[in-house]
Amino acid sequence: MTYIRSKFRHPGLPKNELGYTTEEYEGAISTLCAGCGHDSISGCIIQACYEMSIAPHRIAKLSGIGCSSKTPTYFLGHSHGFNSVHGRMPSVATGANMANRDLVYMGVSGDGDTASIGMGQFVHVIRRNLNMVYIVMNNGCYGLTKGQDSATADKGSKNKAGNVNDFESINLASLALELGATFVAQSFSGDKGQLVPLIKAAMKHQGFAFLNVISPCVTFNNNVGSTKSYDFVREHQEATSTFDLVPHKAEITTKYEEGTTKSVVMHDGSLIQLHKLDQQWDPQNKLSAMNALGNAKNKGEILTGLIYINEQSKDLHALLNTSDTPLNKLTQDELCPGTEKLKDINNSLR
Ligand SMILES: Cc1ncc(C[n+]2csc(CCOP(=O)(O)OP(=O)(O)O)c2C)c(N)n1
Ligand code: SF4
Repeated sequence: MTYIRSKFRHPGLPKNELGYTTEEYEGAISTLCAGCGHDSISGCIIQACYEMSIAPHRIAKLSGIGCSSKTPTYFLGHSHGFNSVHGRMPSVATGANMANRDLVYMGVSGDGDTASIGMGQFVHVIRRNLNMVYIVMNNGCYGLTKGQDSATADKGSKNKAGNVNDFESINLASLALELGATFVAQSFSGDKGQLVPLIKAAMKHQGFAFLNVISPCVTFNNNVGSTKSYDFVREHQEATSTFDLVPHKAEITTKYEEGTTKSVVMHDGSLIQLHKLDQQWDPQNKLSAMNALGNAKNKGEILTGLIYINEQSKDLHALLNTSDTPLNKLTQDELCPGTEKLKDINNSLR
């Protein structure tokens, strides 16, 4: 929705540790349809980055093609950005990350962009455990090209034209788990209270952090019979747990009943504190996460929250043993060790 945004900001707006208000994390005015779930997700990204006091120039946003992939224009206007080709965001993210490991990589995609044309790239970026946040704004249709069913549209779901989808849907969270994703979460664009901490935790995760966010397309897939409409998701959402991300330096003051919380220590010492709704929920148990996703699908429910996390895995830089100094900061001499050294390397490979 295009609208006029006032330049006036209240002088008393709260500031984060860097002295920035949320304005420093906003982008251009959105041109998406009024009520599109994607705009709510953009708002959550802005809020998460503001709350984490990340300097905008330390973030790189990357996307493919689609209404969802347009959203990086509408958040983090002072960050780096690259709007790539349809389904090709993961390879651009991989190249950028390999060249400069110092940035936070925020990838945004759609269910069409990821689950069809970009499927090949998606599965390989997971296998490689690239250190990035990968958000799918999942509306079950190709919004930008006028609402065709996507590969995540549920079997039996009805589109706006009244056609019923006969094909099995691809469950992106289950697929990501199966392929070895080290952080898998699901949420709903209309649940800011859950989505903001999930985005914060995803940014803290050292490795591939996948967030599948159901994000209704109000123009083409918000009708009765659609399983990605606002009404359906509100009625069928089942949360695994609620949680906070406690920064490394913050004092942990809150106390919870024995057995109702679980803490996961992130690589920088921050804590994810889970307040479990289901006492049995353990986000570090991959098998039970897979079962829970399968059970939810059978019951026609959408399981939300932090579904799985593995803080012990090695990301792509660790696997490849790359230098701690980002490649783009190395000098010519460091990058090219000379003929003699090259001979040694070649000899070692014979
Ligand atoms: C190579 C190529 N093929 C097809 C298209 C047409 N196209 C543009 S966006 C899109 C799908 C978008 O759907 P999704 O990723 O779910 O995003 P949404 O618009 O629903 O947010 C398609 C097929 C294209 N731009 N490029
Ligand atoms: S067509 Fe759908 S996905 Fe695209 S902006 Fe409009 S509501 Fe959002």
